[in-house]
Amino acid sequence: MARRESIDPAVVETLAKARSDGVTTVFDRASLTAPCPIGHNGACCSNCFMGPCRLIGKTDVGLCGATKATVAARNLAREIASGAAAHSDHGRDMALALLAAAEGDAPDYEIKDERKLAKVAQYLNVAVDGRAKEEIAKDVALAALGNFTSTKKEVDAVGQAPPKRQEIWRRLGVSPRGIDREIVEVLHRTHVGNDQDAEHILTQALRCAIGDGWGGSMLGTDISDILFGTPGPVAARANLGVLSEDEVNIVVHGHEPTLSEMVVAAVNEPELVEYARSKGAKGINLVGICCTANEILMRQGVPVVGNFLSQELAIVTGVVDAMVVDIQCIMQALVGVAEHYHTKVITTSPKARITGATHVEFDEHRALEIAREIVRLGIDNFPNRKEARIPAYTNHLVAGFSHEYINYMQGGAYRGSFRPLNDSIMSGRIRGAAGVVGCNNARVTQDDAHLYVVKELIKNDVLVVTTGCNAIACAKEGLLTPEVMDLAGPGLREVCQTIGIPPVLHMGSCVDNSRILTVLAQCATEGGLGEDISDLPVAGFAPEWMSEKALSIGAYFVASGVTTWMGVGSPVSNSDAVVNIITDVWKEKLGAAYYFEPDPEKAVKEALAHIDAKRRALKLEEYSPTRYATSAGYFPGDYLGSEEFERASYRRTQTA
Ligand code: BF8
Repeated sequence: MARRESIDPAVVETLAKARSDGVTTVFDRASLTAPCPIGHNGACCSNCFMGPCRLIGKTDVGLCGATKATVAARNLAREIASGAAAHSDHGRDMALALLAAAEGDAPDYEIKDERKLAKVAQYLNVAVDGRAKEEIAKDVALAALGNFTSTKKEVDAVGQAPPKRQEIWRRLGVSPRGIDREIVEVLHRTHVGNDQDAEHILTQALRCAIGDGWGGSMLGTDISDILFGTPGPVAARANLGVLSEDEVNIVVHGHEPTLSEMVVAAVNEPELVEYARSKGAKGINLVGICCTANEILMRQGVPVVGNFLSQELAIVTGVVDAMVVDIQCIMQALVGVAEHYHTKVITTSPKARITGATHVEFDEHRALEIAREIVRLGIDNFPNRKEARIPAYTNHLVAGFSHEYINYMQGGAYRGSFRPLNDSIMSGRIRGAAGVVGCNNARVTQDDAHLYVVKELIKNDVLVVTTGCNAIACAKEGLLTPEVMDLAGPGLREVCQTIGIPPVLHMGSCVDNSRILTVLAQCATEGGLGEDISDLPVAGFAPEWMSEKALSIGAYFVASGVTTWMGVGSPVSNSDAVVNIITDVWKEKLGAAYYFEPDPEKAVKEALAHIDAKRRALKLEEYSPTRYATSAGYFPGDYLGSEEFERASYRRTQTA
C-alpha cells in the first residue's frame, strides 16, 4: 500500500491538482528519491577528501581511523552547529535592527514594548534608570551583539536559566562563552584529525546548543518583542482556504519578522489598496507560511496558509500573486513550481537568493519603502492569473501565548505568576506539560504524527505548548481553540476552562522555543516542583523533524533538563556508543535524555511514563484520570460523554 502523503485534506486536494497540472512537488520527489541509507543514520564521513568514507558492513573505521562513534558524533555536532547558527544569526539580525532603530537609522521601526526592553536590559546588565528608551535600546542592542562575540567566561543570556541548571552547566563545562564561538568551535573540533572522542565532541555540541536556546534564539525572541510587541491572544484562521479568489494574495514565507511586519503595514495603506483595486482586485490578502507566518500571526493575527510541506501547494492553487521569502526552510523548488503558474517568487535576504527568483533586497534602513515595492510587484501580477482553485478548508485558531501572557492569565497584571499552573500539576489536575514542536518531513505522512502526539497528550491531561510547524498543524486541525476541550482529559479541561485557555497553546515560531525555556525556568523557580527544569514532569517532542535547527532545539531542550523524543528516525543509529551517550550518559549528567523514536505511539507512552516517574520523584499526588472534574458527571458546556470521547479521539493513520 502506498504511504499516505498528508492527512490535511486541503493538501491532498491541491496535490491532486498539481499532478493533473503536470507539476512535481516534494511529495513526488520523496517517492522518487529514497534517503541515502549510509548518510541517513550517521555512517558517512565527508569531513575530508580522502573520503567520503562509508562506515558500513565490514568497514568500521574511516581512512584516518575515525570510528563509527566519532563519525556519528561529528555529524550530529555539525548539524546542531548549523541549526544553532541559523537561529542565532536571525537573533543577531534582530539586534542589528534594534541598533539601527535606536540610532534613528531605521525610521520605520519603533520601540514598541518598553516593559520588555527594561526586562531584557536587566539580564544584559544595561542601566535603565533615568534614561531615554532609545539610549537603553542602543545599549541593549550592543550588549546583545556582544553576547555573540563575547570573550567572557559565559554569555549574559544564560543567567535566565534556574541557578541549579547554571551550576550543572558550569560543572560540565558547557556554559557557552560566546554564541558564535561555540559554533566555530564545533566546526574546528570536527575538522579532520581533531577531537576524536564521541562524548567529548557531543559535550561541545551541547554547549553550542545552549548558546542557541538561551542565547541567540532568546535574544531573537526578546528583541522581536521589543520592536514589534509582546504577543497576547489573537484569533485567526489557517489552511489553504485563507487564500482569496478576488484579492491580491501576498504570501510571506521564511522566518524573520523585520520584513513581514513591514509588509503588514504596507498592505494596509489606502494607496496600495486603491492600487490593487485599479488592477481589478477587491483588496490585498496577506497570509503566511512557516515561521514568518507564526511571527505575524502571534502579533497581528495574519492568517496562515500552511506549514513546511504546504509551501509549493500554495502556488499550485494558482492564486498566489507574490511569494515573498527571506531565510530558512524555503524550497528551491518553489521557482520551478511558480513557472507553471503566474506566481512571482521574490527573495529578499542578502543571505538567501534562489536562481530564477526576482530579488528585491531588504534593508532595514528603508524597510517600509521596500515592503511597498514588493507589494506593488504582487499587485502588478494579479491580472496575470490563470485557472485557479482554492481548497475550501480553513479552521479557526487562537494564538499569541507568550510567556508573559501565560504569566498574566494566571492572576492578572498584579498577581500574575506560575503558581496556579504549578498547583494544578502538584494536585494532579494537570499530569504534566509537553512542548511539541518542529517541522514536517516528507518521509512521513504530513501532520499525522504531530496531531497524534498532541491529541494523545491532552487526552492524558498533559498541557501542550507548541511552536513552528507543529503549531501550524494544530491550527489547521482546529486544535488551537477552546472547542477542542472535548479532546482534553477531565483535569486539564477543568483547569483550561477556569483560566479560559485552550489545552494547546501556540507560543510562536521556532526561535520562540526560547519562550518555552522561560516558562520552564519560571515553573522550576516558582516552588513545589523541585528546583531545576529536570525535576519537572515535562517532555519535549519533534514528531516530524527534518531540519538542523530542530536538532539544535532538541539538544538545548535536553541540555536544559527536558527529556525529548524526536520522531521519523535517528541520524546516529549507526553507532550504539553515540546512542548510549545521548540517552543514558546525558540522563546521568544532565537529568534528561535525547531519544530518536520513529513510532509516535511508543514515544508518547514513554513520555507519559517519564512524566509519572518525575511526579513520583517529587512525591506528588499519583496522577489519576478520574479524580477531577467528575462531580455528578457534569462538565460545564456541551461536552462529549466518555464513549463519544473515545470515538472522537484521534486515530493515527496506519501507513504501510
Ligand atoms: O523554524 S519547524 S520546517 S519552518 S525548521 Fe522550518 Fe522546521 Fe517548520 Fe520554522 Ni522550524
